[in-house]
Amino acid sequence: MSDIRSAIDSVITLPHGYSDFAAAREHLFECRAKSRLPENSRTVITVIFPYYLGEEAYRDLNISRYAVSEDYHIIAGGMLKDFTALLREKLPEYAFEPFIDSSPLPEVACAVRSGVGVRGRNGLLISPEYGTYIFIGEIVTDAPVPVDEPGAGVCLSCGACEKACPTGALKDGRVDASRCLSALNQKKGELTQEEKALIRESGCAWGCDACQTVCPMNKNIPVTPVAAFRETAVANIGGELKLEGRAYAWRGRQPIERNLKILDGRESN
Ligand code: B12
Repeated sequence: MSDIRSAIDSVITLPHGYSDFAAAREHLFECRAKSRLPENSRTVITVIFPYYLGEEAYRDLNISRYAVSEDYHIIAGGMLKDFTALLREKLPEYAFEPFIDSSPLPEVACAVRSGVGVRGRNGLLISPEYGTYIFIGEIVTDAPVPVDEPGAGVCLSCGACEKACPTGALKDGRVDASRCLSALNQKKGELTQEEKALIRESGCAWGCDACQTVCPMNKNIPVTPVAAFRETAVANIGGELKLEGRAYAWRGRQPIERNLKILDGRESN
């Protein structure tokens, strides 16, 4: 079993950890990707993809930090697929399936159980090395692999994220998804005056970083080792709006264009 683990470790070049699929089984989300889970899944390999670009890169930012680089479903999803292809080649007797975001697994909970971090009061995974600016992906396998101890690192429980949240969506380490600004600015259609004011005040046309920029665990973290995140960064999306390959594309043109208008005052009422 530890031979299998060493073989996997030699393929996955980013921080990762192992947890038991059985523990996650009764907490799976109903989604299309669920049908891809290997029969007799035994192990969840959680991989983290740090995306922090350094404060200088965010100077003229008008979208959330997670959306600055090319869409992580493409960059991190592509890396996960590459790891999976190598694993299938190296260990052909086992099944391996990659998932990211649109995954049947509650990813933060699985990541905590895989020992790669803890859940902060902002609801996000905090890696001891990379803070909260990380994406989470996983490869599920029927291979038996020794699992890791849950949790690594710490949330100081300082409450800075709760205080900084512009909509009061955070309480006791839980996110009220119906109030989170990141959910609000994805909404299609007309917004209320109050909703428009929240977007205007945030200065952010897509997503929200209020609960992360104040987090002490995000101080002095290293810039991402993933070159593709660094090389594709566009922090201010003024001018002609290009959607292709960007995290704000999946909801179509309307919400992001509306939000940009709200920010630059073209839609004031
Ligand atoms: C829907 C969603 C959102 C929604 C709702 C968020 C929410 N927390 O409810 C909205 C649009 C608001 C959102 C916002 C953001 N999101 Co989001 N989101 C998701 C998504 C797709 C599902 C999360 C979800 O619905 N969880 C349901 C809740 C209730 O899960 P839970 O709290 O863990 O509780 C469950 C488990 O604990 C489980 N459980 C209970 N007991 C046990 C025991 C075991 C053993 C296990 C395994 C499970 C388990 O049961 C509970 C109920 O289902 C995930 C990807 C994924 N597949 O997980 C990304 C994800 C959480 N989001 C991510 C990101 C980056 C963001 C933003 C930072 C983007 C931004 N900058 O705007 C914000 C952050 C907001 C915040 N503070 O959380 C990242 C988080 C990375 C990290 N560092 O943690 C994820 C993991 C995507 C990814 N692949 O990287 N998101």
